[in-house]
Amino acid sequence: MSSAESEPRQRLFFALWPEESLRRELQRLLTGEPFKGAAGRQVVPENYHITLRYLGPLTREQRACAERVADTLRGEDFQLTLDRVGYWPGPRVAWLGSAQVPAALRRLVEALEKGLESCGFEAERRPFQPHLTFLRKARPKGLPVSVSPIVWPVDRFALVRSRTLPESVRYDVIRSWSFDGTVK
Ligand code: 3AM
Repeated sequence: MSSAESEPRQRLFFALWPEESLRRELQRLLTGEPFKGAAGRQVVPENYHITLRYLGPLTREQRACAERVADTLRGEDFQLTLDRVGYWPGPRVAWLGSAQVPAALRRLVEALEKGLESCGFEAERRPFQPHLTFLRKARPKGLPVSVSPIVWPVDRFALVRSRTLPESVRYDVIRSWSFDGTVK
């Protein structure tokens, strides 16, 4: 086995990661009255996030290349209004999303995608749909269609590591970048 094959890989993704106060606001909403009738396994609030781009299990070199892409990205701050609830029957997840996806968010994801291409990552074929998964093994019955909007002021994005533990999944922010190029 070559050293690249034996090297432990990290499962990584780029995401929007909420600040503590927003996380609490999301928790209040998602565990509150409108969701009392919803069936499924609740995502723990510490894991709330919006995936920008799933990267997969990466070697050290692949991770370094993805970080270099993030280093070069520039963009504008924007507000993401979370105001609708969706359900995907395939993965059986319920999510909180946006009726209107900000252009700055689309540009960010497109720029990431383009940069990652240069690292040799396979292109993401699924269209980007920002969503915050809050129920897994969910059923659509009992979910509200819309909610009182929560406004997320976005001024950075993060590289997150996902680890599977015996009973749960754990996400840790490794690095984050603001849109003017400073690393937070
Ligand atoms: O953003 P959410 O929570 O919906 O389902 C995984 C999770 O999605 C997804 O990446 C996010 C962070 O783990 N994910 C896991 N494996 C994936 C894969 N092979 C994947 N997305 C695309 N392809």
